[in-house]
Amino acid sequence: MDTRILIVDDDDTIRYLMKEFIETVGYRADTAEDAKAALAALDAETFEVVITDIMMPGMDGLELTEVIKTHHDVEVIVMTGYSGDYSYEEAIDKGASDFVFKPVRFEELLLRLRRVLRERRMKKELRNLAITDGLTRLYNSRHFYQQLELEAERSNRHENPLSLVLMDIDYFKQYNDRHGHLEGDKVLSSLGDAIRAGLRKTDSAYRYGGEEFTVLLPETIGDEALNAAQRIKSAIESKAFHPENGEPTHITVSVGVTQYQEGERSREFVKRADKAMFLSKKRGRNRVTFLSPDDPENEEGFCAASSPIESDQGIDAPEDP
Ligand code: GH3
Ligand code: MG
Ligand code: MG
Repeated sequence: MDTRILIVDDDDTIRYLMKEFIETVGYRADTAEDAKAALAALDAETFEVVITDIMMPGMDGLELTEVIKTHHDVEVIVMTGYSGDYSYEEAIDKGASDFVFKPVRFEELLLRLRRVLRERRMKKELRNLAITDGLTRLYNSRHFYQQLELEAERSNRHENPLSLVLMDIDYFKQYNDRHGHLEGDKVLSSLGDAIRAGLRKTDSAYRYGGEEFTVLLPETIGDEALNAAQRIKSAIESKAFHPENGEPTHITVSVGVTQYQEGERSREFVKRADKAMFLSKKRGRNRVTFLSPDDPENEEGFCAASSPIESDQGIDAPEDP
């Protein structure tokens, strides 16, 4: 994919020369003549780096940097011709990643741009590592709780539906006992693939506990989530595993599905999905159960004893061996 750079300067010649230079070194460059146009471009499209002048009519480059850093995930390099007026510290303080003086020496700018891009990629990789479960490559439970809060908030604000799927592998202890922990790990890893394959772009899947998974489905009503859950359940069921020293085996999951109720605490939301999953276990496993808040089965005091949210909010998936 193209690395996209946005150049913001009120001087037509500088905009033109910089765009040409940035494009000759292999990046894709767009230009904006002021802060307003820059913010419109950032709203409309995705850029990795903004290179902005400081002295501009209207909003200046430092203010623009501050606005950009609060609303967009993009790096900023500021440039100024009046070296005495603004300091490096001021620019960094507003969130800029680097600073160059005008007249800009293109070779210097290129070095700085490459370093900013390298650091950005490293930051992203580190962030991904911190929120990913090593075994299944799904998101980990820490990220689940963060996203859950975000999505619940978003659902309340925009009155969009939000659904949750929670699944637990059936008789997984037996599988481990029979085939060994390592074979069990292979099942977990492969389940991660099966779940991921069944998701839409806006859904996100998590390893919630040892052998428990969740899927958050924004803008999705309960019925649609139920369909998605059925699809994932069937995909898992139809997969054959070939443990060493054993016959080909199939794995099943018990699944709970529920829809978020406006204003409810996210904890209640998860608890209901967990209850639904527990009902699937109780009714014979390898099935999907939908539970709404007014369902008689959702009475107070009923809860799966093993519910991780009851025992420990901060559980984390085990580390990558
Ligand atoms: P149920 O149908 O009631 O869910 O039965 P179960 O055996 O799956 O449930 P139980 O909660 O008794 O056991 C969960 C098992 O999951 C026990 C544990 O060894 C296994 N497990 C949890 N995390 C991991 C893991 O990271 N790797 C492997 N291989 N097994 C794990
Ligand atoms: Mg379990
Ligand atoms: Mg289980």
